[in-house]
Amino acid sequence: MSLTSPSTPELVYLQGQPVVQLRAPDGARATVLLQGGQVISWSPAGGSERLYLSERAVFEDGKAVRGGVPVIFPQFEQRGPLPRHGFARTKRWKLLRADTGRDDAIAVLGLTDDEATRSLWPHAFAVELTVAVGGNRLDLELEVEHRGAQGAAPFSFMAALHTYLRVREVEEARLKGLQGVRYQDSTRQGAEAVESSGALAITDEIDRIYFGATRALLLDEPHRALGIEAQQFPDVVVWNPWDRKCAALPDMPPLGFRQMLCVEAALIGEPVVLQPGEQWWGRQSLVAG
Ligand code: TA6
Repeated sequence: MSLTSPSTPELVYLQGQPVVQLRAPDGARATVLLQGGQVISWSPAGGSERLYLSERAVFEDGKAVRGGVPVIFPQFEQRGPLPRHGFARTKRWKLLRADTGRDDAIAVLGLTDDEATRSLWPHAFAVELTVAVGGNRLDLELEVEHRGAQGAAPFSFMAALHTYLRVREVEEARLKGLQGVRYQDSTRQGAEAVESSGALAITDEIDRIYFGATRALLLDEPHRALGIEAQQFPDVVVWNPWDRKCAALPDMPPLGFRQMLCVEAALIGEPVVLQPGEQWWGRQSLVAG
């Protein structure tokens, strides 16, 4: 990636789009795109890139970026009347704060309702994403606040951190921690099943929503591992498009599916309802091993 011309101490431009570059004193790094409020790169201290970003990703206002951690809000997929996966991933967020501390570097990005969001979803809201990077961790916290006046209608939402993890070769990886969890299989018209494997191998297209997956997960590769923890995101989505669907995605290289696996912290099965003034938060943490 080539970065050019800083316009403020925190913001630089990547393919014409403003990004925040976080660097902790120990060398851990993350890059966050204001478009979508999307983390697009993370390397732990002394380690290599852990997120997948498609080399064909399109960096344009209003377009979802293929890779990193898209923020899905307030709707998952087409489970409602809004655009697919909601509107947060296609909006330009604001940088609210960026700090470097002793142990980490933090950025807080925010998105609030505007005319365009209200025309789709008639609610006053504030969403904040806090990105903290340091040591072997990346912590992502999503907060949602109902900003309506007293007496305004409550709103209900779904959300996800649609994390694209980078793997050396997806068939070598094993995802551990989902055994016994009920899932819906989107590749089989939403058929339900219970996960029987303690070490899930990805050898074909996978698109599953696991409900109530409360254990920490481990993505094991022959040469490294990654812990994936979530708080207040009860569901987990596991997605890999495999060859045929990947070839149909214009913003993915044909073999890109081999280097990625989405393991998403999600809130889908039981949407949260907020009254005016109420807040919700959820967190996904990635821990490099
Ligand atoms: O989260 C899984 C999923 O909904 C899959 O069905 C898959 O198509 C993927 O997200 C990507 O969706 P997108 O709209 O970004 O192409």
